[in-house]
Amino acid sequence: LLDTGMLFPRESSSREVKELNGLWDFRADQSPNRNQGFDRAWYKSRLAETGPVIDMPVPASYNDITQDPALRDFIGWVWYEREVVVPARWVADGGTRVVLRVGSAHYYSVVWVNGVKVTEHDGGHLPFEVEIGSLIRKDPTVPCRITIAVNNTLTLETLPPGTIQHMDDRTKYPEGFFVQNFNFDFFNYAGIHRPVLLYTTPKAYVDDITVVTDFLDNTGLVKYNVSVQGAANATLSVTLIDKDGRCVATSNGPAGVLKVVDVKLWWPYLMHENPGYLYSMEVRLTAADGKSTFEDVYSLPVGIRTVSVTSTQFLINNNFGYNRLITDRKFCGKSKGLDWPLIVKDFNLMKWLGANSFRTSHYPYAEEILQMCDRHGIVVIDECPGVGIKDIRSFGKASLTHHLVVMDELVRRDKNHPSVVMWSVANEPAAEMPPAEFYFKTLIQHTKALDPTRPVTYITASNYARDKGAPYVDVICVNSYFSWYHDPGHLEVIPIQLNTQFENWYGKYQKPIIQSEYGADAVPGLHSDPPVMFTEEYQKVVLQSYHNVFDQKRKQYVIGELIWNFADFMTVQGILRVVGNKKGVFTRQRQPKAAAFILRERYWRLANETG
Ligand code: BDP
Repeated sequence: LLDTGMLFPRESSSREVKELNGLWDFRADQSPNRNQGFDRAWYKSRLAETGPVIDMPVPASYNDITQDPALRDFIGWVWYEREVVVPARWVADGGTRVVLRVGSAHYYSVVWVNGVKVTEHDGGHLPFEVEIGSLIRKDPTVPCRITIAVNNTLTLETLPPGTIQHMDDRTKYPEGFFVQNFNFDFFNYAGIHRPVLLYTTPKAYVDDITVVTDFLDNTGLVKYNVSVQGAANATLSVTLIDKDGRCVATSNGPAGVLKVVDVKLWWPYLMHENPGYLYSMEVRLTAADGKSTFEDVYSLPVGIRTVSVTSTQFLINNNFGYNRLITDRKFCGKSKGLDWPLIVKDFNLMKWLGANSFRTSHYPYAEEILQMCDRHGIVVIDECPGVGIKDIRSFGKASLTHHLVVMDELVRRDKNHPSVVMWSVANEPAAEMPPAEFYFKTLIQHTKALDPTRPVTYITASNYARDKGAPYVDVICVNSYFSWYHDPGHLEVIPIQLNTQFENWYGKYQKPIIQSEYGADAVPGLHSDPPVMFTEEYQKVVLQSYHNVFDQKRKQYVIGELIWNFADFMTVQGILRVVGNKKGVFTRQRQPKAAAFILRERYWRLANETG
């Protein structure tokens, strides 16, 4: 298990944050084995001294930044570097920790500070950090040089997995030609995707906080646990403050229960007139080491709510009702880099639709997005990057071990978000293969041990009778593409096949079901009546036909519908895709296709039905 916390860096009276976003020096290692940077120790001096560099924005994917197809499709190590002037007060008193944090970099990262390796991280979607105080020069005029090498190569042991295929036939391929294969369709965007920053804490500090919430009648209960580093006997005081700044509960010590009279619960959007209500839990640490006294303050947003599952329902605050307004937000814009204008636009579009939920297909989204979900009452199925586990070799021991660590990191990062109501450990794995049973049993049990409060699932496209992991999930999530990948062009099969799908799964497992993907590609502006594939009309009819069946089943055990997809997104090139996946109800530029109006009408109607 991981032995340190990963609290989101927040400023407070004891903590400072310095963002290192902006332009970094950048170079892709184009050498045949992609290893020149390590062989020639590019981290030892300024990157510009060992070769040409270009400007690269951080956070962003590097792929679409230049006009060079070699960089767009690059596989291997790329190098980032920038210098930062560290405030003198951070190093002057010796009582401050300085931490370098990377929100995420895809996929494998190695980090140096002033030429000294400080950390590496395996995994492309979760944060990592390292204390660097001892490497910062005391002379404030000497800037601190940060070098980050990032490798996007996917192997059988990465998550998602992939393989590298070398093409040695010189009559067909140039010298050194190879391709990266994988079993997912979104473009394998790479680079430093989320903010890089320095933050400080005192030497004795709040390292982690875990909250679990509940309520009894109108009393809210916040069970908390705080872990401390750097002090043997620290004193902790905990205060819960409401939105109006009133203190509503207090406690002392590293663990306890805060009781909130007349609690305001956290509710999803459109389930309550006051969705996304957050308290602020202020943790104050005081410690002394003989010479000096340390005080650390950290404020965590807390939403008080419960989540539970029955054989037919998914309940939030014991209330059945969130289940019909689900959609799915997929990264888009130019790339995968954190992009505030796009995030806010997407939340506005979700609200315009009347949607109140999404799944983080197919990897964890930025913490900043989950914070928005907490505040706006958007319900999240938090999915790890376990997409495309199709090759029997990626069910092996090394892959499983890594997958367990990724779940550790994901739960550690996201456990306190009220918006996160369920964990998804994978998307469309080859769950009918024999090793899938042990793999998913282990993975799901592990996730439940990490967090006993949330249901766990994975998204299946396997046959209900042969899916080996389904016995272990709490909610069945099924993807299906009737009249698209199966029986293309035959819209009339949808009612029969979808009904059969639901009846088979429910009949076998008696668990609530979410339709976690359904849809059709529509090239915006293509029209045809009667509808044909790839037109806006066809997409509309596919959605409507699915909705007719949902409406029969949703009062029974179908608890959610997630269209595929919120917006068009870029994919690898291939004969199935016309400049990307066009199953969005919005274009990549966030303009609505005809299907978006179908959803808007439906979601608002369903919202008003429950009142
Ligand atoms: C599903 C995948 C999703 C794809 C979708 C599609 O889960 O990632 O984008 O198919 O092909 O199987 O549109």
